[in-house]
Amino acid sequence: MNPVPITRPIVVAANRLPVMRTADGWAPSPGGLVRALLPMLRDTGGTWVGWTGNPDDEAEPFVVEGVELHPVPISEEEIELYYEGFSNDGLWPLYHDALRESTYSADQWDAYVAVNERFATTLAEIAPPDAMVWIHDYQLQLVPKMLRERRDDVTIGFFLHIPFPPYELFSRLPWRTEIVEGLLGCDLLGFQRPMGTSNFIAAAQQLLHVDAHHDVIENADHRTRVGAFPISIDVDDVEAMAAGRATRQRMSQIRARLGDPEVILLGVDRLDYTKGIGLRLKAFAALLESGQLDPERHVMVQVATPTREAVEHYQDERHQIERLVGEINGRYSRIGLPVIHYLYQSLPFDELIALYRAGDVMLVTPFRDGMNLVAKEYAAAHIDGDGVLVLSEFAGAADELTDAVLVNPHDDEALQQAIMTAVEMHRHERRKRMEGLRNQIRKSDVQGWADRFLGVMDASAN
Ligand code: ADQ
Repeated sequence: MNPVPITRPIVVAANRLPVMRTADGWAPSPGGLVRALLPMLRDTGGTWVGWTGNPDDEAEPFVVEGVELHPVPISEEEIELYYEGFSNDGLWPLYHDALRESTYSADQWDAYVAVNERFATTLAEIAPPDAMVWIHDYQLQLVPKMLRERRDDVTIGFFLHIPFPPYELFSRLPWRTEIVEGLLGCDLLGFQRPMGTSNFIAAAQQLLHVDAHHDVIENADHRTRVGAFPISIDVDDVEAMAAGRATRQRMSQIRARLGDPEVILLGVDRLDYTKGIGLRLKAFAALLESGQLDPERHVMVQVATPTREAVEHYQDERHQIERLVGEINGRYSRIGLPVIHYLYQSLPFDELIALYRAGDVMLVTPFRDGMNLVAKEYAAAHIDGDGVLVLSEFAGAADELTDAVLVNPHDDEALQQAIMTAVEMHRHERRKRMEGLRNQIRKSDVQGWADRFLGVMDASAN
């Protein structure tokens, strides 16, 4: 990988700091994004600004792996209103076109503004002169404008990890204009897919009558460059872990524990209603019912990571999925051999990689997803060159991973068909497609993504 060309100090802002608590203090959280960004921050003398995850945490700045982390306190009430309320119960379904009755409230919005102000004030205080400030995700969309008003020397970038919806949907939001104005405080505004970029430009034109030329939006003397920057994974790391002896042994053990079935179908998702877990289980059940799949030969593993457990829609989704798993297992399992193995757990990354390797068919079927890193991790882990990925057209990853079996998960027959295509696919075809997937993923890993974003940001300074 090329060395990072950026020498200006980089400051990252995200809702959460990139650390988790361990027995002896703090350790970096797992995940490619953190691994890609921390060394850059260390090398440029940068800082990461975010919440520790504990309510009312007034912790002083601290250093992890040579990087200064600057906590922003968030109160118990703000967690409920800004985080669980406006961000996760308001923006999240809207941006994922998970339509339902709107429950926006001014209290939630006020908390969102207040927390965004706190981030902007902190950034304005600590960013070194001429720094590059890179803000992440939907919880902080007002920060770019608020920061620009306080500091005009810094370059501001923003990356949205989730989709940006079409204007017809976005315009439901009572504070749609404020959000677009907030984001237009950036020098560079990045989305996962070209569709997110065009949706945002349309919203800015409708609401603020801005001029947009190609990838530049002009709004009252300020220019914002916009574009797609599809995020990726740490490919070398996944490949190395997949190749390890411990992973191979664990993979064989997993297959044996599942009763050495002919085909293992795998799902790995945060337990989120956008991930399409329920429809996937129903499609699996329908194929068992019609006899196209056979519980003696075909077994499914569904890992569902606990997430946002305080939000009611997530509790409902969990109950629905667990009832479905129970129904399907009750009908098709045999003593000692469930047809669906369901884990409501967060797993260590090496266990996840062993599961990916054991999975013959990976089912990634979200109704809408910014990118979906699980799809990329699965292909990167299949160093044996085998395995089939069934991938929703509505995941950002579908733009790049065209060698997957692409499917519209809203169409139950198409979903069943896609599963059967994957299960029955001839070995030559499987290998050809997996080679295509792996070549594609190797072309762009998370380090390349971060380098590209920061390079364009550097060149976009107003
Ligand atoms: P997420 O919605 O969280 O991310 P995703 O991209 O699939 O979705 O990332 C999930 C990550 O969690 C993967 O790296 C995976 O390895 C890990 N993971 C999943 N289940 C796990 C488990 N049980 N135990 C441990 N780890 C687990 C948001 C957007 C996505 C976008 C990413 C990055 O919603 O669309 O791809 O940000 O931009």
